[in-house]
Amino acid sequence: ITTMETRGTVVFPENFVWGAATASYQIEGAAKADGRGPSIWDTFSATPGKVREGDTGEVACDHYHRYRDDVALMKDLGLNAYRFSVAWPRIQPTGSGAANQAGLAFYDRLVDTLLEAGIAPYVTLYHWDLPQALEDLGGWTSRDTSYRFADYAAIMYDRLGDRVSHWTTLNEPWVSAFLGYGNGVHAPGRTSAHDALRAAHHLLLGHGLAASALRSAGAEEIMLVVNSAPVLTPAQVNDPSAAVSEADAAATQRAHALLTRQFLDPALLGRYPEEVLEAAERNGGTAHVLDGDMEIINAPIDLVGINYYNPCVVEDGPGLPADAAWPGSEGVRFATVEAPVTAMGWPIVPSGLSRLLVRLSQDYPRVGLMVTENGAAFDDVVEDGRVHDDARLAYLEGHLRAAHEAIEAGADLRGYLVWSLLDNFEWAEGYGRRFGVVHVDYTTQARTLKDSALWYRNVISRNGL
Ligand code: GBH
Repeated sequence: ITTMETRGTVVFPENFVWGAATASYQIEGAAKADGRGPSIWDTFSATPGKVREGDTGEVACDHYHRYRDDVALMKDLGLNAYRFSVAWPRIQPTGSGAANQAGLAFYDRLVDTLLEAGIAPYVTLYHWDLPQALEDLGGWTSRDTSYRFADYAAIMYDRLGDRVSHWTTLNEPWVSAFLGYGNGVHAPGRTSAHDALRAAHHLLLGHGLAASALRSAGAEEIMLVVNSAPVLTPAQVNDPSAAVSEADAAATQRAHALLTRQFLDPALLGRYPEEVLEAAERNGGTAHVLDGDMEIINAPIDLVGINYYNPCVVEDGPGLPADAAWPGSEGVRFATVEAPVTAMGWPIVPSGLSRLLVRLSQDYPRVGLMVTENGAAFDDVVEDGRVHDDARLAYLEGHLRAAHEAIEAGADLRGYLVWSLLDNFEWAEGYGRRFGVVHVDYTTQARTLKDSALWYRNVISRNGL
């Protein structure tokens, strides 16, 4: 793919799924309601210096109490699908044992309200809010956590399986492992390459165990969601056919193995890439990988969800040590690029999405793909009841055109979910970064549809642009 369509009509395949995504800790608030236990994000955000402005998810968008209004907004936008996550500590306040009925009842009501509105629920079981009690026992560095996760998955299926067809085990295990245990920018804030690699393995093991539990209970569709990106050299960002030296190609290959193949090769092919095994050898070994684990992790799944925001840009960096979030990245330089950026400072490169989708559909031909997150933060303001977020609208339009190009090039892309429905708690960045197509006033909890939401409604109704 060398050219990007920039205008003209594009129509998506019949039955293409259009929706929006959120995550429990980022929107629910009600952190102590109805028996919810503390999660690692409650602990982390209460620790001075970890989250910008000391923000926490204590109140967030108060979605726990306002879910009916929020579903009405989704219906107004014409969404076919809503991807949300379940807060594990609402279901098992200490991460194991009997289910908390009040916690289950909330997701029960939410699912029923969605179904009444004609919106398909896409349930994610883990979007980073691990029960703190499990972290106290080692968190994802402990093998037991994988088994606790599978128990919890079975509880959720048991309660919602009669109405929910679309199940996701994990959201972005790379982030959980390498930002949570590697560079410590996310909860639980630990900083050890060995712990991060062990966490990555136990997340995968939990995924495999949960996928099998869901499958044997009768789940219709099972998905693993990864944060992925094409790995490009700086020159390739603006010129896909730019020449790449052998040393730069080696750097891109290594970063691709650490970011994407580290999770998708085990889950879909039943093995780790060489680069990951090398990373483990250099960081305390592979004793945590037991006989039989790879078969468990390789449990059949139906879809891979891709969260794409920007490309990963690297070049050869002779002699450089590994980045704390990237064990095994010795000799790789993470580069900056010439491109406009969002409020997160992330470069805007829509063509990266088509490259990524085409490559993944070639590398993993037996599984369908879905864009489960794509979106951008900008400094939005409400003026006379409107939010003129032209930059977000352009970002979304560019990425939808890129997604369509990928379909034309043969990628088996089933749907697109915008991140996010609502402005929300943006993890270490707190409330200062707004990703929603719906604006949230955190003083009044007023919701205002941004121009991008009005535009997206139109895209959905036309199944294209
Ligand atoms: C997603 O994470 C989350 O699923 C969602 O909850 C979140 O709100 C949303 O995106 C917006 O952030 O090159 O080492 O600096 C996105 C995670 C963030 C992962 C940027 C890769 C760069 C890693 N991505 N990150 S590094």
